[in-house]
Amino acid sequence: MIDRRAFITASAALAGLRLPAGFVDPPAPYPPLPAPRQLAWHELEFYGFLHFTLNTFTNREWGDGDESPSLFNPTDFDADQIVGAAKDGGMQGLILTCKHHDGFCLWPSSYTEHSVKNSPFKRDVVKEISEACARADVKFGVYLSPWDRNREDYGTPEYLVYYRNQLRELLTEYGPVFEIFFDGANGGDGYYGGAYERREIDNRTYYGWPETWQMVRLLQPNTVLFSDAGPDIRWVGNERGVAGETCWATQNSADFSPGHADEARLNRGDRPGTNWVPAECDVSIRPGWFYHKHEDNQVKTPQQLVELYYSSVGRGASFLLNLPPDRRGRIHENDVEALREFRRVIDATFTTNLAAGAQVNASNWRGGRDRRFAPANVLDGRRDTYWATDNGVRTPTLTLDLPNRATFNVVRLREFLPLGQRIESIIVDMWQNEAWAEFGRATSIGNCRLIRGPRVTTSRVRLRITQAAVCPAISEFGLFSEPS
Ligand code: FUL
Ligand code: CA
Repeated sequence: MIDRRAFITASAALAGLRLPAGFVDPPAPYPPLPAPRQLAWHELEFYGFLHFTLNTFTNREWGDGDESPSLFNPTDFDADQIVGAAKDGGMQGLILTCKHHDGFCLWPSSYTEHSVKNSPFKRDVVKEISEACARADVKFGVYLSPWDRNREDYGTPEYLVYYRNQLRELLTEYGPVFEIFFDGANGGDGYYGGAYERREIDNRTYYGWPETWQMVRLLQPNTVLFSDAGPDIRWVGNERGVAGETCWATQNSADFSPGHADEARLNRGDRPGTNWVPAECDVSIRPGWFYHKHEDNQVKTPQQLVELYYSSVGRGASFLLNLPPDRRGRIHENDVEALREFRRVIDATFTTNLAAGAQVNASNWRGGRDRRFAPANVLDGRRDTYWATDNGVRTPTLTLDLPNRATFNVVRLREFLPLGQRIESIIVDMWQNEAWAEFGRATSIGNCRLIRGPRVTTSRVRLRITQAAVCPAISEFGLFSEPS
């Protein structure tokens, strides 16, 4: 076998070129690796859900499928107000329940009469929301419930033709779709075109998911697909917005199928895993997913939302927060306010990296002095630059000598994801009373790890990687302070 580095050096010498001193290959990737569509999704971190349908008008969470479309009649629908509330809260995308379990469609599908076209409202809600998203530069996503309590043919192969036809409408008529949320719920009984019976399906085989996923790939290759089994992102195993304290971005996908979930394993992920399938934490800003007037005073507080941010984004997952439009067709004032204040706290925390300007020293720096792997890359605010060590060095140390003493209570770490999830545990220390003292520790890092501790003041901070499968590649090590 040819030594690649020697070969490159030799051919460069023959060509009369001089390579920069310390030229060295990047670390070998540690599979499984994220696809480009997943990398783009990782950067979103926080986005919203909109649960809106006939349930909003019947005051229910699950409709039976026999509700009359005439009940759907928002009095003051305003897509820009809805999207604006999400955007003000810092959301990067919005996923709309285009069809929930009751089968009612928020767009005038040509495959059913059970839609907005037979409501007094008449307008195409999917179109209005997707266009408002485009205006606000918020990504648009789709929830299309596989379980359909309205359809007579639910449970037969014909229904799958219907389901895919609907998905095709949504993927071809409403612009780019960043995510499709394939829900796993099936409660059995329903209207089913008048049958009023219980219908059991085998959720491992009935829906023919590989074929549906393939169709989406052809129509919109950048859409990420969510379910209990991925293939792109997985359910986190609860609806409380809490990822595992250890939460791997990898999963052994063959063990799962949509609607067939091992909640503890989904919460934590599998390591080593066969597939890159990071977790998404879906949770509602209110007790229910749909708007109920009696929950107007049960909106989560800004502080509760901040906690959810730390237990989702802070553990390498994403935060999918539901905002239910009310009967006017707007986001209620209480929700808007809580979300705005949440955003203020997050911005106040993360706008200033208190490690900026620090001198960064590492116990090992790949290739000696190859700047592409320099320790200072952890401080440049970019995800595409990183510090990496030599192949044999898995437990290096990195020290920040701060220009001034800084007071912080949050540490943020990110791995360089194109090379896979490499690190298994770390400890962060601070310099106090002429010695190192532990600030906090963590296991999985992945896209983002937030370590929150007591507020401390120090002039030096140290990161010790205590376990890694291969040499680490870290794109960020930052220090932040929550407003008091
Ligand atoms: C669940 C559904 O049954 C709820 O109504 C809601 O849509 C939630 C996000 O997923 O499975
Ligand atoms: Ca960087």
